Amino acid sequence: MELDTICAISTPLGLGGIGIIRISGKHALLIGESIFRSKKNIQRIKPYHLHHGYIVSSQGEIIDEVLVSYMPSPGSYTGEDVFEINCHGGPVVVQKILKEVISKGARLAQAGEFTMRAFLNGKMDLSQAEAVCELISSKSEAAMHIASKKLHGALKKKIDNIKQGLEHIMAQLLAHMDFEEEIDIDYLEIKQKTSDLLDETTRLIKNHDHYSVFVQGAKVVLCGEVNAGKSSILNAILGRERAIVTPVPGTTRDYIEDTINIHGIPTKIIDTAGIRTSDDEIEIIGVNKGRELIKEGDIICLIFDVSSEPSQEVIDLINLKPKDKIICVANKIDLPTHKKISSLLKELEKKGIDIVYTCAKTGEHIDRLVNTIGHKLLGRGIEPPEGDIVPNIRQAENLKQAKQELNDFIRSLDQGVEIDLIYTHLESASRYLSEITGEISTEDVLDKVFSNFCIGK
Ligand SMILES: Nc1nc2c(ncn2[C@@H]2O[C@H](COP(=O)(O)OP(=O)(O)OP(=O)(O)O)[C@@H](O)[C@H]2O)c(=O)[nH]1
Ligand SMILES: [Mg+2]
Repeated sequence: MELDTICAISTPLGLGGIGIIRISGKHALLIGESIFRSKKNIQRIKPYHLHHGYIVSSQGEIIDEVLVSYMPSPGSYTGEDVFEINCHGGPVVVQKILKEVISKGARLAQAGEFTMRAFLNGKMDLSQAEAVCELISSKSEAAMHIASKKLHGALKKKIDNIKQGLEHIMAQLLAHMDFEEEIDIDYLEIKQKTSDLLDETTRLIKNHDHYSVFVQGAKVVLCGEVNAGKSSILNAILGRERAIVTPVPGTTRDYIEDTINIHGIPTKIIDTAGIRTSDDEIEIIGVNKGRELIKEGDIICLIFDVSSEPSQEVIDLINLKPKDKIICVANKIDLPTHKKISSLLKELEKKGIDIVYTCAKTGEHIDRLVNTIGHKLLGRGIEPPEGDIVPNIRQAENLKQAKQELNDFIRSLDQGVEIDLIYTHLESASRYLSEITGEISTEDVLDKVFSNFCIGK
């Protein structure tokens, strides 16, 4: 099937130093040459060279002074003929050049279409293609390392190794099924080899569970009594006046969020409206939204003003989350502690809930709160991965299915089920692994993967 020629702006829209328009496909050079006038009057554009000149409209008007390059198939990003135009980065200029390219017969690319073509042309496997998107959208250095490792093919290599191991076992089993009389199989050896592959699969799944927080980021919700100091704590964590703080209870009515980096994890801190019964329509919506956010949050910080009596409504919020997801913050420690708060804190401590004592007004112990959040997100002692392979959600899902098949195979082997009947577990495991690298892929999977991309990549 011959694909049409596609084009897109590959740099972010807006004011910038340069803008890049990329054209890929059979007619890329023809289209590029038709709108380019070389300064030196060269006849043909030389591959892998930068040429200085102008983009000229069909009416002969010079649109911009540019540098262009041509990368013929297969030595280009997409594996097709690629023509790139570097122009001045204003949005009007790049859009005008793009229009000119389209008028010459190119079609506007869809999200991820350049990378999809690179994948279809065998320039990269599916896990590398996904890594391109992960690299572009990485919000922390750790996320960048994780993506870059996969971009260089580390996951593909690992998956190929496991698959090779599986194929080896399958070959042994096939030989036995075909020539039962002559070729015996060593059940213990087969079991051992399968267990080893199972362990490798499990390790990759664990890496996903432990480390994908570096990629996806985390949500921390600040909630509690009105006037407890939630907004002051948000400001103290961020180190700037993000939220309005006043002595009036009910100051925050809508939620406010901002992202900071905690121990390498992009963490969204969300300040919510204080929990109380109210007649104010806006405040009621805010309080309900707060409750929803508590459910979504990876961690909630339940904030109390130590100087005043805690309400049952706020204490009950503890039941909305498992206790390892809760940090109790006892704020305003510069003021005398209310009796009921003392006994409440003792009770919570007994339940094993982490308690941090802070004074948001002066910023005292806010660092402890941030550290406690970091430890909770990572588990004590877990460092950001260096050089570890961290599968994304789709990849982890496939690994889990492969793991299930391997487990089923080992169990059936132990039970003495006939080889003919359990061989299919290994076939299925291998198929799930092939879907990770895209060796086997459906249009659905590809659509899902590439729709997450930005246009122009
Ligand atoms: N003494 C003392 N006052 C504090 C402390 N933290 C916050 N406050 C004060 O408590 C009042 C309420 O603070 P906010 O941060 O607005 O509290 P909030 O929980 O966001 O309040 P609402 O948005 O109304 O629910 C303000 O006057 C703050 O200056 C603290 O540690 N010590
Ligand atoms: Mg507030």
